[in-house]
Amino acid sequence: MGYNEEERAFIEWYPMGYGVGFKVKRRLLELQTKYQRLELYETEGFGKMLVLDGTIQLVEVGEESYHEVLVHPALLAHPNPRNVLIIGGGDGGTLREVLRHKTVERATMVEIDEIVVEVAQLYLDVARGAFDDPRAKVITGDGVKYLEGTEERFDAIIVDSTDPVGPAKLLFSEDFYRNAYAKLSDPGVYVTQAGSVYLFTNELLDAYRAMKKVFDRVYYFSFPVIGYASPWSFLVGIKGEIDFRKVDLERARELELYYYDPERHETLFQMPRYVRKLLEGQ
Ligand code: AG3
Repeated sequence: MGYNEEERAFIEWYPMGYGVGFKVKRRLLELQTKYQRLELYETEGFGKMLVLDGTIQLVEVGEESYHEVLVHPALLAHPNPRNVLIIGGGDGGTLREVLRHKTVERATMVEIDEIVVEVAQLYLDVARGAFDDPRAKVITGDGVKYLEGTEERFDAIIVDSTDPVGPAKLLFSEDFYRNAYAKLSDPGVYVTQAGSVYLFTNELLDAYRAMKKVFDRVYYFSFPVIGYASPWSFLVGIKGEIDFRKVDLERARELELYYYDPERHETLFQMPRYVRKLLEGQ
């Protein structure tokens, strides 16, 4: 489990004995924060790797395969995203991608664990200045409580959490979705990562069903993410008149993306047939 010093490898074990592993040169950090166990490694081929409670959050080389896909489809489907809320995302990768949109005037990130933000600032080449952007506001706090208490309305709410099992489970509950829906502007878009398609299928189904009770329309999509047991799933909830099957290609062109291909947006909706059948309730 985890780091094997002799093998110089780190393996994350998913359910059913499915593993994702990286060869590592050394462990740089191992500490217990108030909320979780944090490890940082120097990998052989993928830069530094951040691990929380034994689960791989990102490798520097290829993290865009997650952050681009979490952020841009949702923001490019919205006609004019100006005020954006990020829940989680302590490494700053999601904030960085949000701030690439010229329409964005304000991006608030609410991360529960300030140690993750500090470690990211000290060690990781991920935020790339995002934390210092005048449009960014970083708050240390519980995203669930923040959303309950805020008077603000957001054009987009992006949840960049750990897995839908364990401490982040609340972020996948119907109550939380109701709260998010209430705090969205009209039109508004909600997007969350939703776990491994193959290994957390039940969690994906549960989250999808709960979102369907709350949002006007719900979409699912998937993408191969470097470092995770892929394909990885994402869920989108809409308030008002947004068609998530279409994105603004003109705004997309200015972003010069590496992984997500807005000109082939429809390929995001590919799902293994049995998962699609399950999602569609057949
Ligand atoms: N947040 C999603 C992490 C999920 C990974 N799960 C796993 N490895 N079992 C990523 C944080 C990057 N901003």
